[in-house]
Amino acid sequence: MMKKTIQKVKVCRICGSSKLYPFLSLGKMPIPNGFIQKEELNMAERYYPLAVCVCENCWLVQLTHIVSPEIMFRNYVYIPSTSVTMVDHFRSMANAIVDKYKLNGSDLVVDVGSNDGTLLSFFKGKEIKVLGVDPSENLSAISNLKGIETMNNFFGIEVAEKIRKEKGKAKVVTATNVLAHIHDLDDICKGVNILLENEGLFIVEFPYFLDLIDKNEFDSIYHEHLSYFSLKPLCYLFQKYNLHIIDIKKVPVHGGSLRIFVSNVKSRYKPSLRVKDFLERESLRKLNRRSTYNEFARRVKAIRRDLVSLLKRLKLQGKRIVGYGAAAKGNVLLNYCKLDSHTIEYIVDSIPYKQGKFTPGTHIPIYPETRLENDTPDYVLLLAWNFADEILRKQVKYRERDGEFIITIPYLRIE
Ligand code: DWN
Repeated sequence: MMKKTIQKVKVCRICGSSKLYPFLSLGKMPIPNGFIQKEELNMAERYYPLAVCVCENCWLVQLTHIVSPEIMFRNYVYIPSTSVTMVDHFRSMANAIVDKYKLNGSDLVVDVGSNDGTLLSFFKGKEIKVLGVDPSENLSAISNLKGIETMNNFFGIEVAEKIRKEKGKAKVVTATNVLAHIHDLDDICKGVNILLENEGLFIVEFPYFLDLIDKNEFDSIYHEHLSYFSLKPLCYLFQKYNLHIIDIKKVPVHGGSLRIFVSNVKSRYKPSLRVKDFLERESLRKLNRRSTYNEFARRVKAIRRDLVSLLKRLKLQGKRIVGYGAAAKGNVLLNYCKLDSHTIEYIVDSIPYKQGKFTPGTHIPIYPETRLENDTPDYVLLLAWNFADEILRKQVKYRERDGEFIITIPYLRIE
């Protein structure tokens, strides 16, 4: 466990190389889910450096500094079940895994970073044995209350041994939007090897770095995401533990993600041709060149310049602008572009925990979405762009009153 609240990354977490090339800094800012109460507005907030580098040995993109996971994850506000998109996504993920690997009632599925138990609830609905592991006290309590047994802890060797002793080995271990949050990936792989059956599957889903740079999703760079995965560095990691990627599925969530299926090299599973195709696509994208990263950094600075000048112009015209979705990524955008309540009057958000609070660093008030039923600001800056379809469907009435959305990803537009 990290003793200090922040530590500088000196070597690559996958290959140990010290050849780390820094290519983009978003400045110093508070942690992206560090929402504050009204009475805390005049209190000092902790600011941490937010910058990325790439390892020039295994080509893992990673943050230059790590903020203690105790600060970020013990009390957590990311709850996927608040979005129809994510509930549908997890339902179809569970159904696909059960069908593809013929899971049955004697199989155990363990979800690492199980959050509020949404994914596991769909396995449990098919009479499959489930167990969640999550460090956040608030989410583990919710999950247990829902009847999804959840261990309140960080997954690793110790927890894996405890589960194997008490529950036996797992047929499937899932990890969605969590591997990127973990510094000690060796501990995770060792834990998976302890827990997984010989013919078991480790199924990992994460935002894909190729989507991040191709769609300029720079606001997905934040303190919770320590790594930004492409396949090459992950292959390097897994081969250290006799694991290999046997299949890959591209999924649209969170701006474009990969779902990879990993098994022990001694299992009956052999890598599908899709693995080779994806690796070839990555080498064509020249992820092993500094120029690729410098180009991305240049585009990010251009997006900030264009967005800030658009908002300035609209404000000079006397227009009113609010935000939609108090997302972690939204807080990165707001802090990077230095947008506070003088530009963004307020933000609406569906998560009760966030309503009534203020955004970290920029101190913009957060209200329930219903505020847009009685108020018609000229523009809404869509901060949760990964839910654009769901949100624009929800806000037909606002748009019928001539309200317009400003969307920044994959390119700046008004619709
Ligand atoms: O990795 C992570 C990603 C997967 O999710 C976590 N570390 C943190 C989290 O990032 P985020 O906060 O950017 O997540 P969301 O779920 O993309 O944030 C969406 C925000 O938008 C939420 O606060 C809920 C809100 N929302 C809303 O107000 N109305 C969402 C929908 C769908 C809506 O209709």
